[in-house]
Amino acid sequence: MDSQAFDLVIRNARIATASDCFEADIAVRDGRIVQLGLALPPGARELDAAHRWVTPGGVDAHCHLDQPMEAPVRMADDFDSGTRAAACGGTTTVIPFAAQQKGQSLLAAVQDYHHRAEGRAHVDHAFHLIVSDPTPQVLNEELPRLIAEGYTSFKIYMTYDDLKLDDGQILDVLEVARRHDAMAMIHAENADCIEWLSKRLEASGRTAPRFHAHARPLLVEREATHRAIALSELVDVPIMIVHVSGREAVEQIRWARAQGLNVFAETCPQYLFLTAEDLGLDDNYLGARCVCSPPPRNRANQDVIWRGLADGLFTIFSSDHAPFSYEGTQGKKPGGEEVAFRHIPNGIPGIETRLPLLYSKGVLEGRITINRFVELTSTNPAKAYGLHPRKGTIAVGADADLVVWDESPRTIANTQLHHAVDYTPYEGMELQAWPALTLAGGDVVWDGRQFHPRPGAGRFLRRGRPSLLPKRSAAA
Ligand code: DUC
Ligand code: ZN
Ligand code: ZN
Repeated sequence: MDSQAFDLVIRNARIATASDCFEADIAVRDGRIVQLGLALPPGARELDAAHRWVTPGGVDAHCHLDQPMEAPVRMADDFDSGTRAAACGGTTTVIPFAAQQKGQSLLAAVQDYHHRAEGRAHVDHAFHLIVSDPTPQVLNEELPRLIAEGYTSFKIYMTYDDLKLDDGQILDVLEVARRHDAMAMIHAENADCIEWLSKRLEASGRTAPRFHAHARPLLVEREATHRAIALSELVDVPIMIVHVSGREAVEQIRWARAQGLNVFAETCPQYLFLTAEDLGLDDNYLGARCVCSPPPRNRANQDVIWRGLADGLFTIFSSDHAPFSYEGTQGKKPGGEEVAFRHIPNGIPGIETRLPLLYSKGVLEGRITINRFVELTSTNPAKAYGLHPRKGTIAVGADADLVVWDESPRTIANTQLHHAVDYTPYEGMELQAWPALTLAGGDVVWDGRQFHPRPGAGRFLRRGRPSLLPKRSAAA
């Protein structure tokens, strides 16, 4: 093979996949990995990984970018700044949400979302759907058509007035997921309990950000998780319960999986590194920065989430990046006002810090293996959402989406991050690692110091069917 055969060779890589660790050179041509081997012939470009760990680019399967919001609220990150931040933190594929508004056709929501992404994304991306209005037209025509066109997952909400579905509607949507082999993601919190508690808190003047956690105690998540499991059992379809936060929900999922039900679960950094105290110990409004749903819990609960990551309970670790700035009029202070907790836009930024946090605190502090890190952050999200093996692994034929890790101390500071949000909830945290290099489709997008923009080079990915489970036989 002549030297022109490879566009790039990465030498001396200490490769980790979800199953293996091995040393090899990685040869790249036309954006894909074409050879793994020892002492490969030279490429047009050469990079030396210097025996540092190399992992597949992260797949962030749950993030929100430029999702339409009710005025004056607006997400701080669009596909430009959001995918820039993703790349600088080692994530090379993102799956945000094309959200249907009630009364809107799903097709229109998808079309609008393509306009928002077009020409802006620096890394590859796909869209989940959010189904908020499952009309017969949506159930019988739009959803099946969109699934066939590569939008093979959708999220359904059990809370939020503008998004929530009742149990009958959830069953209808799950039936479509079963019939067309799509993955249903479920936001599991009991809307009526939240409403009942919120009204009482508000009536007694308890409106500060910290009361957000009081309105959403563990049982609110536990009950909805139990119900989601029962509904999926009734329809006999796998589900993904997203952003699982609490011990009680974890117990429900553990029980379901022990019964052999195909219940998968995702968790996020905020449930490992934040607690309800981050919403404020007094009535200070600064706690609004950490208002997300479900809310962060307590320290003991963080251990429960770590255990679930280590022992296989969780399938996916995503960011749930939902970017709202603290200052200004469009974010945590809508119209510039400090508002009662239930009107604070829900969500925190985390698309850039997701991988470095889990690598530092999980792998380097001995809580999970590097293989499990890869599985949770890249391989499983790629499998769950129909992107594997093109994404989620280091193998011949896969896209050359790679992260070379630099294991040296670093302090998280928002001034060093690349999102458009004016804070990070992890300000001041000490890490032991950060990507030294991120490659997307064989292009260096982050070199450890600088971002290398490639707006519009991030491709839209039409996805296949989920591959976490064996295919159902025709008889089933
Ligand atoms: N909760 C959600 O359900 N989505 C976005 C962010 C959040 O906090
Ligand atoms: Zn959610
Ligand atoms: Zn979310």
